[in-house]
Amino acid sequence: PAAEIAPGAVHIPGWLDDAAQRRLLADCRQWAKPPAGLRTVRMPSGGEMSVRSFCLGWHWFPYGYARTVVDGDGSPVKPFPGRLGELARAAVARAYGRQAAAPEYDIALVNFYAAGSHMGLHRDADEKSDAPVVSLSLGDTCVFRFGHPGGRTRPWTDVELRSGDLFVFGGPSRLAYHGVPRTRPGTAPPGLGLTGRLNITLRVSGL
Ligand code: MD5
Ligand code: FE
Repeated sequence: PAAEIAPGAVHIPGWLDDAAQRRLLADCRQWAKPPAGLRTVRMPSGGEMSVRSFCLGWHWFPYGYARTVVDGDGSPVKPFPGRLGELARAAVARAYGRQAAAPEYDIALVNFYAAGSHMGLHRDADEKSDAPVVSLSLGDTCVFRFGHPGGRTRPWTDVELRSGDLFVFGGPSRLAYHGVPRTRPGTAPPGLGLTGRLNITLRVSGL
């Protein structure tokens, strides 16, 4: 059953069936290949993120978007597939109802969490659009921490995200602090063939 975790933040467990999960994973394995493939992001502070990432449509770097991998191999970013745009619109319709406005999605940001990877509390504020972010999870279960727009402080809500889950972050939740304190290694569906966790976010650049 769908759950509204906060205004505009809607969790729909098991939205992608087994076949849809397998197809999305197979596509991600192609997109993750070089050039402009899976890479480690280095922060301005010098630290490296523990997740590895790739992008489609626009390349995210700390902190902005470009058409080439400006802080990596310099390659042009791969195109954003129309199929992912359709998936994003379907996700927004599922979360908010069919009449919800669905602008043109043009970014996929994909994070791979090997065992031990995590993501600290942060806000996604580099898009010039207030369109909802669509999040799809594959593989290992994680603990997703959902906070508020005011800072990295309590209160927050911890939610388990499992393979196939959809989460849509719109309205007042679009700029909430959030993160992934841990994954649960070994919890991926046995039939999927993924060791670790993949999170696919679909976004509107507004650029
Ligand atoms: C993840 N990824 O599970 C999460 C899922 C990221 C990231 O956080 O930036 O790649 S997306 C969660 C998200 C996106 C936009 C807004 C909010 C949550 N929110 O307001 O809580 O790897
Ligand atoms: Fe985020």
